[in-house]
Amino acid sequence: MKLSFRWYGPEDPVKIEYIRQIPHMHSIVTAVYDVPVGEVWPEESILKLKKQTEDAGLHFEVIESVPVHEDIKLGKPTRERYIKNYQENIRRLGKAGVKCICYNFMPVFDWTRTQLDKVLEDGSNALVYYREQLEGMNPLTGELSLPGWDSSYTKEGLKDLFAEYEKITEEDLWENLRYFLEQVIPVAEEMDVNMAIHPDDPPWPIFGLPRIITCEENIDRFLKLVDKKQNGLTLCTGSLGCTKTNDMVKLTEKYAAQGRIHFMHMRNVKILEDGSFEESAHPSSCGSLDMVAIMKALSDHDFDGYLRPDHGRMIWGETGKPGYGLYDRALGASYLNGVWETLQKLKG
Ligand code: DNO
Repeated sequence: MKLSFRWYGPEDPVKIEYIRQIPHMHSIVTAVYDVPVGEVWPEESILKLKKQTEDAGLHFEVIESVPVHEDIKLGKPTRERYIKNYQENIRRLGKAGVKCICYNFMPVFDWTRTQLDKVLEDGSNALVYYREQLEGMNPLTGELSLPGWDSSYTKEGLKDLFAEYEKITEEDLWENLRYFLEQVIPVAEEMDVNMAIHPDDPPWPIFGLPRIITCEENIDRFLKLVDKKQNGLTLCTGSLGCTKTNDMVKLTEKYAAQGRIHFMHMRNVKILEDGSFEESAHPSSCGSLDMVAIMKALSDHDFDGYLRPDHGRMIWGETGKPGYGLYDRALGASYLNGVWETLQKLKG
């Protein structure tokens, strides 16, 4: 298991030097953020990030994310250019030593929450998804913006995009994903890079937009679209695990055995009665997931991919990017280190 940590580059309020001080930290997870979605990342920008990472004593091997342009998801004729650019990004990143690229195939929006600063009982605050709040939200007003969302949409642009997705069924989205994978996986294979799709978060359709990377049946279908090791997963426990219908221990066990998990996002969530959920601290007792059993499934299969503590709460007065402060994620890393060490020792 290679412990890693997401870092948003020099603009991130969390300093890379601090990340290095977390015990057992292996690598930084980052991206080039100043290039519009779909364009080729300049080699200088990639090499600069690599240097910043290596100067801090960490490895530059994981990118999260190289975003997929909406024209690819929509299957528009213009996708050809964006797929070529995507292939070129894989080549450039592979050349710079990147081993794993995380991406997602969610229409329009990345991960979605309804409130970013819900004050919990202990005074910390966390990201939550309340069904009732979602019903009152209109994505077209542009009032909510999350760190994962492409902030370049104008209100008009969003409206047009929504109109285009009205014509797209789930089956179309599958077909467009297959078309994309058939062209990018061979390049990943050639460059020895593992592609790791992130599940949809939450794993159900929102705002009337289709979502497909949501459950075991669909992940099986995804893996078969191009049945190669390089066509793999970012298994995000908090995304898939925010519904009880996904058994995270079973899924981890299954896909680790198949060697298709390249990246783990470890996060705990508390599932509420009505299917809403709150992000919680990492230990099992704080949420609904059995984090130790998930780690054990990885350990049993000698998981040697990347793993990062995902979203933390905001604690100790820290402010910054929702979900991406230093303190609670560092506590999460320490907890995961402890669980992992115990599992390794028990294995003998
Ligand atoms: C949320 C993240 C996601 C993830 C993308 C991958 O915190 O895990 O935004 O980076 O879905 O493309």
